Amino acid sequence: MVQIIDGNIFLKIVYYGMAGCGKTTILETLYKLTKDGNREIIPVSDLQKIDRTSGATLYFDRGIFQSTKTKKVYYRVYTVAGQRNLHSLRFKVFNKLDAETDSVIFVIDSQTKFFEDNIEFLLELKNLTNNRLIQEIPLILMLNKQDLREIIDDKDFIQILKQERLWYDPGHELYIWNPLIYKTCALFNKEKNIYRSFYETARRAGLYHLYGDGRAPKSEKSSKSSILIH
Ligand SMILES: Nc1nc2c(ncn2[C@@H]2O[C@H](COP(=O)(O)OP(=O)(O)OP(=O)(O)O)[C@@H](O)[C@H]2O)c(=O)[nH]1
Ligand SMILES: [Mg+2]
Repeated sequence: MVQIIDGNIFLKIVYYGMAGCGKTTILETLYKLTKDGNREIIPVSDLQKIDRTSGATLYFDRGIFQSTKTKKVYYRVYTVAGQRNLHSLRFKVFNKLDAETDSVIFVIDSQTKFFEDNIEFLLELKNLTNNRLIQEIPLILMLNKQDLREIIDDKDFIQILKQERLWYDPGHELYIWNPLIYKTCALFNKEKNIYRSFYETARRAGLYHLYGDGRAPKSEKSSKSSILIH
């Protein structure tokens, strides 16, 4: 839930997804891409990581970023720990640390062998948010690890979104808020769509807050507006 502290707006964004899908790598790459200060979002502190020696996240990673256009807008960005048994930690990171989450990026490990595992995590996220995804919490998807072979097609995942009522047909008032699906690679030297996917998630967080009072705004005009955040 958006927090306003000393006139500054804090929005919370979470990367969610199964173990090893690339959440920590994505946040590290986002940090490296933005730290030279040439984009509309910059990091304002070092990344904080709580992990095992294996590199798997033990609790969470966190970075704080700032909009350079509207300097009073900050993003608290978290990744959750994807190990199956860490469910209650994910719940805590999502709902309790700092504030409730304003916008979520669901990261998919695109390797076909993980198709079912990704769905399991999507359902977990849906439960965790009490079916508030899209209606109150913007949802963006990353099909990560596009550099590998034997990967899931985005159409297959859209089918799952439809089944789970996370995808609206044309004509529905939430149609314009259907999740965007980015094909990504998180490895820094082959990086693809890491900044763009984050930017859109941050933009939607701002729109829901400013035009929808915490819900998906009704008009299409507001979805296209760019006057506020960046
Ligand atoms: N080939 C390839 N490997 C990736 C990509 N993104 C991440 N990886 C690798 O996948 C492994 C797991 O990445 P992490 O970023 O630790 O995954 P995570 O989602 O944070 O995992 P947990 O913290 O356990 O939930 C690492 O070896 C990464 O280098 C990608 O886009 N392509
Ligand atoms: Mg991690």
